[in-house]
Amino acid sequence: MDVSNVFGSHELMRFNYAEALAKGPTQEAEFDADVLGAIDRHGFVVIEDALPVSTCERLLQEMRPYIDATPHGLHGLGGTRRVGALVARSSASHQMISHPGILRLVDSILAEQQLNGDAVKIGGKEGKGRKDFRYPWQLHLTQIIDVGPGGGTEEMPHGLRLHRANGMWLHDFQAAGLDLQVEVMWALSDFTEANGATHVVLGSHRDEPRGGDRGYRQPTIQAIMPRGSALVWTGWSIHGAGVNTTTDRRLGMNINYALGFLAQEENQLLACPPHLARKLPEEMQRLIGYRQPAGALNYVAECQSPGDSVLREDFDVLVPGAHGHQMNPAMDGPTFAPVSKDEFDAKLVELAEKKMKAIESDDLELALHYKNAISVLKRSDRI
Ligand SMILES: O=C(O)CCC(=O)C(=O)O
Repeated sequence: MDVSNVFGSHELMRFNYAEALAKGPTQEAEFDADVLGAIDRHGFVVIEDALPVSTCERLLQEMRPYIDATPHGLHGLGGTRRVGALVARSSASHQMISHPGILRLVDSILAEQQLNGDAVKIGGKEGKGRKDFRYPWQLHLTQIIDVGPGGGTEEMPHGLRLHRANGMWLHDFQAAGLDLQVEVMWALSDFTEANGATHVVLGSHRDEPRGGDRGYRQPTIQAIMPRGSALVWTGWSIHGAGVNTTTDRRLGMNINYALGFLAQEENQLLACPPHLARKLPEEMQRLIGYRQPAGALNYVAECQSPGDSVLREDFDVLVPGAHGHQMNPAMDGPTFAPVSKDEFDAKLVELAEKKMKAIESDDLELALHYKNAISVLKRSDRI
């Protein structure tokens, strides 16, 4: 056991993903059960060899210009550089964000609420073991955390003490019996005691009430791990960055996932706007939130899904009828659609003139807007 504290005797357990993968599907299933069991008991788990070191290197290469252009301490988190929008900026990050072993773990914790004491509760029923009783979840934050040398004390390492991530939403969720988010810290450089490996309070996810403060007075241990590893914990687990006493940087990447009906910490739809999201694989589009997680949630304009609106090349929210769906002459009176070909043609001419004027006055954004409007009108089959 690594530590004995007010929450019992605990251990930071470690499992090797590459070895499990090499041994085939049975071993993978065992791996899934092991990591889930470890996080359930101790609040944290380390997955070693989760990805090859070359993927970490590629990611850092892609992100280097953004990291180098960001001052330490922006946002008041002194001593660290925080750099986000990874989905849009780094294709290598997609391998971490959609890592199959981690997504399965997140699914068990968030969709199925499998950790002890939690349950999916929908429509007055508890979902333990019920088919299709699942909560939606999505990507919540992508952030490189570059811990620079110095810049903190043991009590206040980087302007951010030990904390629980679930405190970010206004509501007190302590009594909800619910896991709200799963955090993953990817080691992009080796995490060592000296360079500020994350401090963890093992067992703190089980405090009573869950947001209780006993955990902040308990001993911490540091999650030492080689690069290519991932430290995983739940939003109830107390943790915080360490102080870097070396002359090198400690490079980590936080990738968090949270329930799909809670606001995202890093707004993924703004960090990866539609014109960039259109080029992503569908799985990634859905993971970052271009979808309807449940019922009517997240619809756009005329009750369309993001896929049937902003992700379409020719969609422009300011164009009437941008949804591109056919009118029903029996029900949709002439007020709602051009009634004649002449009217339709006149509209096209008007838009073309406006586009030309915008080009002449060098307003290329406005010109693009009219270009899109014209293409939507041409495509629409409404007369
Ligand atoms: O960088 C770390 O080790 C943890 C940082 C962290 O938890 C945070 O800043 O939210």
